[in-house]
Amino acid sequence: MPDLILALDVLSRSEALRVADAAAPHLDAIKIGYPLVLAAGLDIAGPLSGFGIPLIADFKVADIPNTNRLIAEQVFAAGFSAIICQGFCGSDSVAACVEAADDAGGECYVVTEMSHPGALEFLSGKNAELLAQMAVDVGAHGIIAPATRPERVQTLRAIIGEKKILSPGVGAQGGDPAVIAPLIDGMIVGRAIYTAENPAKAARAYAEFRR
Ligand code: O7M
Repeated sequence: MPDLILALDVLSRSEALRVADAAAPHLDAIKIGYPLVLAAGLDIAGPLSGFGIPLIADFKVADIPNTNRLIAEQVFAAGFSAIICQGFCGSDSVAACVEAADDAGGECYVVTEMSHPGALEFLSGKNAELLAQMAVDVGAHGIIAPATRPERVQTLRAIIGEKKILSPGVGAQGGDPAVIAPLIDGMIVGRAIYTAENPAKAARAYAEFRR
């Protein structure tokens, strides 16, 4: 059963710290990305680190290997424990993130199939399966796969074996935590916690699905 990862897509430092403070006792990691970093700056990682929970950088890095490596080095220098990259740029681009993660003692996760309806246009089916196999081949620590499609998570699990699956799409996107929890290693939840009237109570409810 999975860790609980808060997707902290709020738009100010004060709101980020308010939600993180409330939810922290129930969390295993906090994922932040463009919404919060563009609003509050990368140094929001400093105060968020103060909660003693690993930070995951979700920039869905998707560039040439050299640029990916430069981005990943900044992420780990800022105090993150893990980085998320896209796989569709190819194995060399992903390998650059994996190497930077390994150098920093961190982790790299590769997006395979995404959770939203439009993902079915390009990022699904055979392509997602090829991305999952490539993530294994380059030594990534795990993949991102959709809580909105548990049957696809099972297919991708068969490819990646023991590597980790972090899965967004529970709550606001309609994924059922009871169905997806046994299939994954990390459940990523955003709006269902950070827009809740009581984020602590909401986080506690999702934490019920943890190991
Ligand atoms: O629970 P939500 O829908 O409010 O938030 C989900 C979070 O997961 C949000 O930060 C999205 O950007 C992210 N996400 C998806 O929703 N779908 C995906 O396929 C992939 C991600 C993600 O985290 O990729 C790394």
